[in-house]
Amino acid sequence: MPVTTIERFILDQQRTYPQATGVFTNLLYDIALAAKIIARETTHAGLVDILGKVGQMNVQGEEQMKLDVFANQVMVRANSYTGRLAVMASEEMEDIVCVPEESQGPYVLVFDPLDGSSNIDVNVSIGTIFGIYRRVTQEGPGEMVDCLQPGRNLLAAGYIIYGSSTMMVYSTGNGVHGFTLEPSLGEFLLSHPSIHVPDPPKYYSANQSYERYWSEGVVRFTRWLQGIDGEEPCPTLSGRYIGSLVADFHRNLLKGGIFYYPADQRSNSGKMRLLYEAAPLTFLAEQAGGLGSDGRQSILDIVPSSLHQRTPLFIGNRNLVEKARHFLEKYDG
Ligand code: AHM
Ligand code: MG
Repeated sequence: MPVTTIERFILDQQRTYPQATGVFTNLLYDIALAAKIIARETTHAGLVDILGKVGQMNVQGEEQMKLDVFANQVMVRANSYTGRLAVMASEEMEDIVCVPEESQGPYVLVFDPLDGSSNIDVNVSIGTIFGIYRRVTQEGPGEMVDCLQPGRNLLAAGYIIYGSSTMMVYSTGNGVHGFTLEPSLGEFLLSHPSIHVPDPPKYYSANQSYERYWSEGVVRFTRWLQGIDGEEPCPTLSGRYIGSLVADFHRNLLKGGIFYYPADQRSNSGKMRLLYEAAPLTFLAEQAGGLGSDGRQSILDIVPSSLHQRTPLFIGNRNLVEKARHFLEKYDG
């Protein structure tokens, strides 16, 4: 089988759109490059203390900074002066990230630069999540309204997982494709073409220590997933929860399953961020034959009213997400 680099793959996809200008293609390259820089740094994470003791500095001669701050800086710098973006929004930054006037372009990039960063210290997989929209304002610097778009408007979305290997998984609305970084070549190579969530599913992923805060619908749904109570047919899934969204989502995408972080008594809106986490991953889930829901409606139909808005999230195999909706409607009203 011939080896396909991510560059070749993106270019081949671009050729299927005769009207494409190449700007979008280059934006995906920029993200892939930022991913490689972040991957290089995450693989050194465990060495920071040791190297710090011998006075190790990073390449700019600055002291080592926290990895999530570093990842954010890499994403912002890699995308600020390219002429491809109107504006950005990052989970790490309170306000929109303006792009200099002379570098304005037609697209909008939203991202979580390093999700699950509390897992870095214990060498657990973490990830970057991104989504790309077309700007809605006609001219001038991009604005808040360009960022506050529903997931339905996404042109592309993806994530990079920094795990036992680094992978970039993305979709431009034409299936979901996964690429694995070959570190000695510095190239992402096509390793998982046309990913489709397998059926029957294997896993359910939720932080069950919060069960005491959950609604009856969520508890009953969980019992159904476990095969111990409720309606037939029960799927009898195995539990897997890493506590790192990209890693949990990635495993369920490849093995089949559902991840959920519901609303609970502590927070009526759950924990996940609509713009940087729930919407891009739901775009991918749908492209792979699955679904993402807040328990009532598709995540992609929610119009964000603020940048850092949170949402309950049920995401994974279609029948499991639909069943979650059913249990919530039946028991929670
Ligand atoms: P973060 O954006 O602050 O890194 O938090 C998001 C993370 C997700 O990766 C993960 O799914 C979730 O928080 C875990 O939360 P909890 O510890 O409450 O189960
Ligand atoms: Mg996050």
